[in-house]
Amino acid sequence: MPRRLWAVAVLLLAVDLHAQQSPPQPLFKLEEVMIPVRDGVRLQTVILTPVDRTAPLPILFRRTPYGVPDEPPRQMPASIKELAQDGYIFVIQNLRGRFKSEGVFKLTSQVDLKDSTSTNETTDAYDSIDWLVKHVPNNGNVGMSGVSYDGLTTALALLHPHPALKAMSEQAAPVDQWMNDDDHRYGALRESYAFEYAVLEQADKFKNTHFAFETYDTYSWYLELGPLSNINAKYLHGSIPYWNDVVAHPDYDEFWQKEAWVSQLHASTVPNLNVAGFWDQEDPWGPWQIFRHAQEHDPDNTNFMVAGPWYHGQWRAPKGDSIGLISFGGHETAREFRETIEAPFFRYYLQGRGAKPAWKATTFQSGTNRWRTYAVWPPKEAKATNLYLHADGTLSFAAPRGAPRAYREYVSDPATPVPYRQRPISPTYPGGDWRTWEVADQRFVDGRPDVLTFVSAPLDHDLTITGEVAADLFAATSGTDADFIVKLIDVYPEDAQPSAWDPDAGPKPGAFARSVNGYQLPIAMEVRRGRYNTSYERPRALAPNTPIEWKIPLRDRDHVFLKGHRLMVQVQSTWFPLIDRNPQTFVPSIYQAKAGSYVKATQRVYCAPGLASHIVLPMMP
Ligand code: PG9
Repeated sequence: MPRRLWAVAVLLLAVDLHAQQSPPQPLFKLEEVMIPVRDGVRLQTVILTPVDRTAPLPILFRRTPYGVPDEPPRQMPASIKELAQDGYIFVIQNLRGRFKSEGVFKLTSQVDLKDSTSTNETTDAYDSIDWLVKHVPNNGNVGMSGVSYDGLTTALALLHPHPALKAMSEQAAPVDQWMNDDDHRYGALRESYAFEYAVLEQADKFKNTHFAFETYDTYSWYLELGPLSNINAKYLHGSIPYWNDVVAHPDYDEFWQKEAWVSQLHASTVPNLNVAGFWDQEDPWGPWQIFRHAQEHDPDNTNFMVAGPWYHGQWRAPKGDSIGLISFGGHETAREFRETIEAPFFRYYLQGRGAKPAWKATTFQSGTNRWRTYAVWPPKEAKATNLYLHADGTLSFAAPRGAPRAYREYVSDPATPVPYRQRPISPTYPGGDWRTWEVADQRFVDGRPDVLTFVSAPLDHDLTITGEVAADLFAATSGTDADFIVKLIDVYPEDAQPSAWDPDAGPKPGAFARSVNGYQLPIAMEVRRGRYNTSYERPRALAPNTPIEWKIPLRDRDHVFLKGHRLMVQVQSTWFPLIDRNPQTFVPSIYQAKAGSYVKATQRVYCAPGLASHIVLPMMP
């Protein structure tokens, strides 16, 4: 090669190597500002402006307790890729009292609109938007969006929205931490979550703190802890304000009623895409409540609902093609949601392009694995149909006709509670199996002497349930307080999946358990605590050995039990350490119960005429 060509080749190689070695150019310019709000507190806020911006863009605003980035992303995060293609200024703000934001973080949803001197997440959002539209060049349109706590701060803006707030998408926002969502279920404390989360957010202003368990299996840690009062006595010593509030307010008193911010929402005040996961292990309920409250007055049809087969926030994952062992028939549900629902929604309201959603609700229906749209939710065709529990352990649509007081019973012992997922149980944060436990194969408890199982015959046709599911148990306890947990399960046939192994050599290690053959997939699960059966505000002791009705809502669903599958119901009285142990003796506050109050009890589930325990299924024709 002539010398000159060599020189050119070497130069080109050097340029190429340089291109490979030097990091990609930032996609956004990052600017950090301290935004002042009405009481003079300044909130740490990061503004990410696309470097290739040519015209004024809308702002997409997220408010979080978890920290803001300190440098711009060098690659487009999958979670916002589809949105970013339309061009947005992304603004992320730390809530008051978190990280460099001034003020005190209260871990609260309370908003008192009548008190004009108070500040809260609604006023902080309003003031911040006001500052942003005046100080950041923009097209006049602001959107808000976020998952979970960031969804809560989004949704709270609905109570007094700034005029520039033109659209929002609250995603998995909690609405009432005593009734459902993260911390309780109808007053039953979600012990591991409420405790570990309070530590996560309130142990240190400048970070997210993971509680240091002394045992590998947190099931053992919580059991060895003994009565719940030991959390403060032995570990926290009153240092975590939210935990102190939880144990000071066992019942649905004024404190929790004020936390239930959604009771103030009675109209669609801002176009809102509510997003929920059917297997959301934290906030599966809130989005449906926000949707329903906004539906009370939605003359312009700006309130929408999307739900899919997701764990908490999974719709922001790169693909969302499966959850645990359950795959979605080749669909990348998370990407498809962002590309075909979320991005077009914000494009219409913030960029003024495209069309408004032509549906009220969209779901990704599990079982059939397809997207469905509904003009109303729940669909009018869905007919509430009873599925009865029978004393011989079967399930059927025929009501029991046998013995007048037929029942099945088990002994529930708080000393050996049923684990809510397979042991060893990893801490809630970080990582581990917390995210996917709601789809775990329930064979790990099936057959325990303290778990009742009822199962149907294999279905001879597909059975679709779309809408609200509920359990209606007739049950008694020999104690004076009790919990009942009900699970509705889809049992896969033994040949649901072809054997992926050589018949002679057998399965490779682990492969057998990775098959879905005979899998018991939970579709809906919930707990009720007996002391709150007649009143949430004033708990009452149960009369021993007296059957009463236990109504257990199992939330909104869209699932098809396929032909050949069977329906299963499991009933148990402990679910540990997800739910704190009920002493099974009535005490004024379980959070002050002494070790001696925790006793065994015999629980009876009735399957008889007049006491016909059943599941209410919203069956589609
Ligand atoms: N589930 C979390 C949470 C939200 C709101 C209040 C308390 C906890 C979260 O993931 O942000």
